[in-house]
Amino acid sequence: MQDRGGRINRRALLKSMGAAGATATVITSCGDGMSRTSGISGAEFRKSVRLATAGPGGSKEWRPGYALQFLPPEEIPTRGADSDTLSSEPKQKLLDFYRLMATSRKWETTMKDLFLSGEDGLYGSFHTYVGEEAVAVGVMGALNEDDYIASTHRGHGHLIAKGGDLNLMSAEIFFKESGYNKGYGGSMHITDMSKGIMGMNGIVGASFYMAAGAAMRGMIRGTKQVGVAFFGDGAAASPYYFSAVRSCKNLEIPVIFVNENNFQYMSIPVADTSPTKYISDFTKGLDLPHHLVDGNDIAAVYNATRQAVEWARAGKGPSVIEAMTYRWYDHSGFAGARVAEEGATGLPYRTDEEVRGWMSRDPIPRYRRWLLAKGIAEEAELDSIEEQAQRAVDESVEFARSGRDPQPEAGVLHTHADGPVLASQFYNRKGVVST
Ligand SMILES: Cc1ncc(C[n+]2csc(CCOP(=O)(O)OP(=O)(O)O)c2C)c(N)n1
Repeated sequence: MQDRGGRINRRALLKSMGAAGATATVITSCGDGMSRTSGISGAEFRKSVRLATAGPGGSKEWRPGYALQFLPPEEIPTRGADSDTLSSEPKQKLLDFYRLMATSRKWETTMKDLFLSGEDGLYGSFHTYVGEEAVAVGVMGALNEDDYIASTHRGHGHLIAKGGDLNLMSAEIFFKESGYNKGYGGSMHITDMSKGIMGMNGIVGASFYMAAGAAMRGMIRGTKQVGVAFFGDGAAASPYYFSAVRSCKNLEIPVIFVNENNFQYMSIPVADTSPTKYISDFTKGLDLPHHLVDGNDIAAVYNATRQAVEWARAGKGPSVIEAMTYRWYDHSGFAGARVAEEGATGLPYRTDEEVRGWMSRDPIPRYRRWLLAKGIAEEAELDSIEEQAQRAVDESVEFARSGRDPQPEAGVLHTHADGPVLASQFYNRKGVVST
């Protein structure tokens, strides 16, 4: 794989991965568990990361355990502006935040266990949001129901926090007709326009202009709706990011750019893709509000979003929020996991110490302790919310199991304007069914 000078041989590398050509392919392949699929590890892996990110942004700062230096405190501060803002909200709203975070965690954890057990034959991409729940719930808590969000490939938490239906989500993961996309989309295409959810999205960086378009529509109609673009640290490396923020600033479009900086662009550390320590530094010259927050502190996320929403509804245009957080599991799927085991550790592109450090700042128990310390809730109330959340998740799995597989004619029914006619012609010709 290396030449005599110790440099990675790009052709050999691509060949070993069954790919050919572009750097983009290298980036993708690097990301999706290169070490698992190609057996590359250690120094070689490191060099291949360098290869993928060669360019002006390639920082030399990354060291194993890089994300440790950003660890937030163990407890959410019970004093200060963020804490005061959150604690002034009605108790029911604060308990709802807890329910949504717990539901998101339990839904994904349950799905993880089902994927791993093989019991229901689940397959396909599944990018977990576990560890990042405070961002989704904190942001959504400051929005109105008719505000728009454009999500990412890692968006289950966004959907749940914006009111997505668990039954329809589960059925979609099971590829059932009763799912959100009638079983034709899977995890990364779940959309619910009735809730302002413009969809999860497999195209990294697609959220910028989707949110801008939706927000512009609201601006033209004078509805004061805002559009939120969620995106990762990797997506921020796309040229469209700067361009989108700049355009929104120029036109004062009410978009909130929410960067979920989890330090990992697949398996490429953020220090390799970002020339600055913080993603929010990229756009500082554009003269718009930037909020750099502890993304595992729901109070901080909520307060920042409230300010950004106020700014947007006042007609002042976009804001950027950078929420520092951490994803627990592998980029997609559960490398290294065994049934009932986590599968978060032992990955070559991060250290177990940093994983455990961030896990110990788990946003859900942190928020629980904050609620208790502020005297807002009792242990028993929170236990009961957790139980209800698990029940709802279990029911959604039962709902999914009881669904029907999509019928072949749905392939044209839901993809062509003339779907019903085409389906009926097709089936009449085949003599199978008539619709
Ligand atoms: C336009 C495009 N390029 C590449 C990919 C492959 N890809 C899928 S997820 C991903 C990493 C995204 O990283 P980041 O934006 O940091 O989000 P995270 O996974 O950390 O949540 C990449 C490169 C893609 N889906 N779309």
